[in-house]
Amino acid sequence: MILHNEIQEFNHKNRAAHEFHFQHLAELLRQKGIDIQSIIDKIKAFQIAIPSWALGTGGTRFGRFPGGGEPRSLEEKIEDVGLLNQLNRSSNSISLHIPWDIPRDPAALKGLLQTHGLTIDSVNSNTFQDQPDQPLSYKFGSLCHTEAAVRRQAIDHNIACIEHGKALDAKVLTVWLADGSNFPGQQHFRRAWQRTADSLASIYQAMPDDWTMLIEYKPYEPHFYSMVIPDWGTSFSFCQHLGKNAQVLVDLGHHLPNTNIEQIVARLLHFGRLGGFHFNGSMYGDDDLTTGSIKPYQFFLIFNELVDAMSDPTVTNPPLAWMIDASHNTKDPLEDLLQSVQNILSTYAKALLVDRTLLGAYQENNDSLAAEELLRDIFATDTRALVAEAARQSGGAMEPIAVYRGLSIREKLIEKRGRKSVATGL
Ligand code: PSV
Ligand code: MN
Repeated sequence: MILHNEIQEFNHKNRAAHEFHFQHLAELLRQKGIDIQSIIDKIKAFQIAIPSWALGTGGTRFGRFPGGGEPRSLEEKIEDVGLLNQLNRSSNSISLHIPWDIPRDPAALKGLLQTHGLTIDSVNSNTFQDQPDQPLSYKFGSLCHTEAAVRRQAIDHNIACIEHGKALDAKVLTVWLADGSNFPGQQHFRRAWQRTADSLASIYQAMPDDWTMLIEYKPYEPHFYSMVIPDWGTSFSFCQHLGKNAQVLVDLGHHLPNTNIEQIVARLLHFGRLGGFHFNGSMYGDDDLTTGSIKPYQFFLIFNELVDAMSDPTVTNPPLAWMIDASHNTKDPLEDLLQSVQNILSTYAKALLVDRTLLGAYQENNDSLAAEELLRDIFATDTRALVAEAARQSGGAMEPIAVYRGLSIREKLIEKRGRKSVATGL
């Protein structure tokens, strides 16, 4: 763990430069009548779960190039997330992927989580890979499978995930299915939907009343002709079939190029069915790049819809589960996660600055130019000083990556865990 003093020393060194940027921005915002501290408080409250499967270097089907010092156990993954949270004060929970990270000793893990000020946010099931001890194969699907015994095995796995989650006080089960087909005619679409719906219902019934099931969609991969849940409409149809505790999860990388994701987000919020987010960046498809690295304007427009709904009392959508879902092929995973969180927070901060009354008036008057310019003006506003100030006020680092590098954390992790340690995950 990093010493609190070490972070404060870095903050102290950068304080003058920070004040210069912050006071400039503060004055600009004051002139617009914006209450800066209320914005900072919202940034401070925004917490993004870190995936247990993304603390090591990811790879592609062609290769993997680990950078060393990767966590060798769930305990070390918790330590890594604790470290991230110490730096940015915005990553206080973990999403667990089962069976990559099975909690063997829940009582001890709960103690460790508490020491680091962390919680378990969600448990994610995995019926997209066959495990060595698994009797039946998911080669031709899991919850949609033609054979009842395979469906039962997949249902039981999801119920086991719920049990693991209960032991660690989680309240969310995330289901992503790789089920689909590669060739026309291979799968009967309607029967596949119905079998999936029935399987999901069995899992839903086993879930405690205060839990949420998040249903994730993805248009292609691993199957290239059809996926059983390719789009938000299909996720939505399953949620409607199941009940109020089932919600759609939007993974930013799970859309075909040029999809209007912000409109999908707005629709789901309007229906009260947006349950969670998997943040990442995407150029072509499910690239799992750093959040905000490829299409920052679209990312801002998505946050604009989120904040619009969050600040509208007529919207009844429950609070969302915010998570990162990324893979790091070339960057240090911890640096990439810190960078993603910074991008998420600075984009959220921008969306908080939008004058919604004015934008609403432009929209009602059909003044397309003024509405667009209002958004572009905010998008061009550099909000990084607000994020730095939020971190400073919370006891975190104003520049988390600089502190991480300055304290040679990766080198220390390599020293402790070895150059060849490989984390479970993607
Ligand atoms: C699938 O591509 C996905 O987005 C799902 O969320 C999985 O659980 C995750 O990636 C890890 O493979
Ligand atoms: Mn995902």
